[in-house]
Amino acid sequence: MNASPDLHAVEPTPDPPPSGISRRTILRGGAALGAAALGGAALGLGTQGSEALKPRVEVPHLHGAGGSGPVRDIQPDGFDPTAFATRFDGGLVSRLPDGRALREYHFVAVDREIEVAPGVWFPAWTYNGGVPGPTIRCTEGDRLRIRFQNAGSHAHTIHFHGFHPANMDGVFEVVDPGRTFVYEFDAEPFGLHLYHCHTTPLRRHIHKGLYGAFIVDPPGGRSPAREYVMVINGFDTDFDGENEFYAVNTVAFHYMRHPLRARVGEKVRLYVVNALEFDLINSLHVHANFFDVYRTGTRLQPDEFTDTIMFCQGERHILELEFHHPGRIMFHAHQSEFAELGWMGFFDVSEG
Ligand SMILES: [Cu+2]
Repeated sequence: MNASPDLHAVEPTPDPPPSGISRRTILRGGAALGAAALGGAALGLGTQGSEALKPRVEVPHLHGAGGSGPVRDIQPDGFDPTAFATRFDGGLVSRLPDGRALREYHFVAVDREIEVAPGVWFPAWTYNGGVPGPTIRCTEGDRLRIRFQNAGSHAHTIHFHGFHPANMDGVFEVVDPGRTFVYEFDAEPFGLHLYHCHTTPLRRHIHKGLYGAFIVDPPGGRSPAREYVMVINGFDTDFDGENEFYAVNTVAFHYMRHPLRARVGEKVRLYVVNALEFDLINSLHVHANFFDVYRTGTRLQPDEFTDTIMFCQGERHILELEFHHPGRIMFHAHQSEFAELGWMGFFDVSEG
């Protein structure tokens, strides 16, 4: 906690609502579409959507079972969830005198408008310009040095989950705009962790986009697999304390348009981090398959074999699965409302 421990304090709205979209109008307009999508049809954000959506939201279509017409995707130069899912940042690597790896990172907090659904922009606070921030990847025992420069308009920090000294915790050393702070600690324990800003009001600082995945591999690594990072998140685009859009890796419905690829018989490993604010519980369900759950990724033996896993705020798990059949396999939050508001996607599974 910071000096002001009241996380529920009402923050003066820092930015004007960027659109007239409310969760209620989207749900009202998109419910039929969402239900159809859960049944396997393709969807957009709903040309059938309410009038309230029309003035400001350019409504996309999807090609597919029920879709036709032009496909409006996110801006080509914008954040690409497909690239993000497989991008692991090992930092600038050198050797310490004792032979261990030193991994150096440069993180810059910047305010930036990001596109969270086609045509829907959100005034984010970012690490290095993207939401989520870079996926840090290292091995247990490595030394991490993260130089954090705050080029944003508000005070921020980076709070890493994992072991580290109290003065590296990103709680008390608030970094004001224009200032720099260097975090340095050893990466442990192995597992799937996260980092996020820890400045109050906390939920607002996290929700604005200051979070990312932090993967610490066990010594010797994990078995070979096709790996994807999934940071499940949401956006309160009208600042009423409720999310209007939900997603995997920021862009609503992205993996409906751009399915994640896999092959029958290969091992797929998902690093799933729940960065959602305002909603207490999130979940992931994979259709037509079951997966091994490694809770927080801190043990090498699976804890559970299931097809649906729940995530509290800040919770994360490594999931491993092997597809038995080719085809389009849906995954989504099992909170149907979240799915209808963007948190769904496909695996495109080809013959091995
Ligand atoms: Cu912050």
